[in-house]
Amino acid sequence: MKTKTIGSLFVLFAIASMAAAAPSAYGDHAKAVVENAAGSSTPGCEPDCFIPATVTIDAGGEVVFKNNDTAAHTSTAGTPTDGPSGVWDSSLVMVGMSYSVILDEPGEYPYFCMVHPWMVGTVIVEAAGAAEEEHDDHGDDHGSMEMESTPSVVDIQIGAPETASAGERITIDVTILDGMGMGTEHTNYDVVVTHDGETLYEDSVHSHTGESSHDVTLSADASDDNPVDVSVTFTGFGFPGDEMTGPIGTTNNVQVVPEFGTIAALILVVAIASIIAITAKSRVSLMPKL
Ligand SMILES: [Cu+2]
Repeated sequence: MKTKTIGSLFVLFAIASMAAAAPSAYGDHAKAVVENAAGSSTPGCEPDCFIPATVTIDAGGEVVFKNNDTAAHTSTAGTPTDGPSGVWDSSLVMVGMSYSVILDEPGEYPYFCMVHPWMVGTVIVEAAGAAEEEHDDHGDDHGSMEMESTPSVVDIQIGAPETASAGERITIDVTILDGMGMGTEHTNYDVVVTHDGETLYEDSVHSHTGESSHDVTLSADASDDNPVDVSVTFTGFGFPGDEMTGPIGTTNNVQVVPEFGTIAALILVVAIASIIAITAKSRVSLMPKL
């Protein structure tokens, strides 16, 4: 995560310098600078421990947190009561250093200092509006920014039933998480289910939550020799028709190998045990009559 953040910072600087070269494309709120109030490591600076405590940027704009105080601070998205939201976290910013973040999604983002929880602030990200159209002409810039907010690793989780026999409808659950185990958004992937050399099910999914369920009816029993293969391939983050980002091509597979032999054997054992029990009982009850 650290290295990714550092990587993103380079992207940020690259974008920042482009923004400086073509300020008109980014409007007035491309960048905001927030400083830590002097002496904010002891309470009493409220409500202006971050100066200014509220800043507004356009979507895709940058907030730079400068630490000109005499103590280390963090800028961590979230609130002291609910904890970090995960949108950004500077970790400790040493005296004289700064941290910057680019925010693409419009909204209101509260943040705080993890070390000094009385230090709170807000970043407001406004939809870029007219500036957005101009900015979209710069296809390359747009791409870099998308990458900045896109997970570079995906964890594909596939849930499938333990048993599967002919005619049964099985449900396959797919969940795509990012490298931190968090849910993903605007997630695209292909789901393919094959059994007995036959493709039973094929779907290209666009999921807003990175989750989906698929019902598949089997034409034959699944067995050790004849497992149901479920393959999920990540095809990128983005809206259909957009340029896709992320670790495209990441694949995960599971086989539904119902331990059919074992289960059948167990059922048989139980059945035999019951027959013996019933027989024994009936003999006991029949005995006196005879
Ligand atoms: Cu602090």
